[in-house]
Amino acid sequence: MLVPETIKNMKASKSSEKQWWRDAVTYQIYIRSFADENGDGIGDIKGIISRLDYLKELGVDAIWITPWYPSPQHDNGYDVADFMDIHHEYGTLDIAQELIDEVHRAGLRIIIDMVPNHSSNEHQWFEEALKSKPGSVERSRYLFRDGKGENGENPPNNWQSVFGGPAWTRITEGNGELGQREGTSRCPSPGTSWPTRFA
Ligand SMILES: [Ca+2]
Repeated sequence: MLVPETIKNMKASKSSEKQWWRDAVTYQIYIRSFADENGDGIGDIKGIISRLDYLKELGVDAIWITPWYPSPQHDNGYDVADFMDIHHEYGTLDIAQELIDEVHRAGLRIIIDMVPNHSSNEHQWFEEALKSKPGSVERSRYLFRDGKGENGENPPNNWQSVFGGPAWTRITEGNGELGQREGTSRCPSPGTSWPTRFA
């Protein structure tokens, strides 16, 4: 029979295992400049693998990889064009799996940078949103709004982009007419309507 104290200890143990990151030392790796294995001047995943002994020696508990997905690199890889693959300059999915296995073999943990709140304007979903009609599911994944004024000539509000200029861009609809405004707080990485569309 489990006495209350034992149950309490089990819960505490589970909780601390879940929250290992609270007191872990994590080494953030900006992949593009960390280590270049094939000598093309751009960091890559095999470069990280070649430095795992060094990272282990430093005494870190985990490594954190900045976004390594296919990207036009307008925003240092945070403008993700495909969340399901690896940027061609960094390696392949197989090489990424090799890194994950090697990290675990070294007794370390690995954190992958996931960026769900915006995507590249080259992401398939954004291209579909531009081609689709106002009010469609495809458009609802991003922040499209009607402009103000009789013909939508004014932006919906006065938001500014952190990249400079207004946050809103007026698009041309499929019929060739000026259409809705698209809100990009991180142009050219349009903000998604996460979490409402992804929950
Ligand atoms: Ca390289």
